[in-house]
Amino acid sequence: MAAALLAAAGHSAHATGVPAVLTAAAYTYAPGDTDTPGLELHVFQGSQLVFVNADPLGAHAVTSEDTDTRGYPLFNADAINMGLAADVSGVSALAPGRYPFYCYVHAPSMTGVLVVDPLPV
Ligand SMILES: [Cu+2]
Repeated sequence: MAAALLAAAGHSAHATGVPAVLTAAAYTYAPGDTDTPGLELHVFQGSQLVFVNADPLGAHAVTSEDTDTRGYPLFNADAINMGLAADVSGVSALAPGRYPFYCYVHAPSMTGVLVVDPLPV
């Protein structure tokens, strides 16, 4: 049942209720980097996103370009070193849509897009 829903929606890397994983390596996000448009980063609405830094070349972060009414990013994970993982706080509260993000250590050269999909019905 769940597998059929996921296949129908074109999601292979995650399921509802299971955190999606965003990795950084060689100054590139995987998936979802702006330089690799065929590899989109998707989460279902309400799901969490875990950020893993697998890059020996440096610390990386994940911060949304869009901000809330108080000027804070809609989602954020502060810079972490290789081998560490962090929850990207705020992702589970996002409405469906496309959300550009960047690494504040390496912007503007390190950017990506998070796609939040509506829950399958
Ligand atoms: Cu970075």
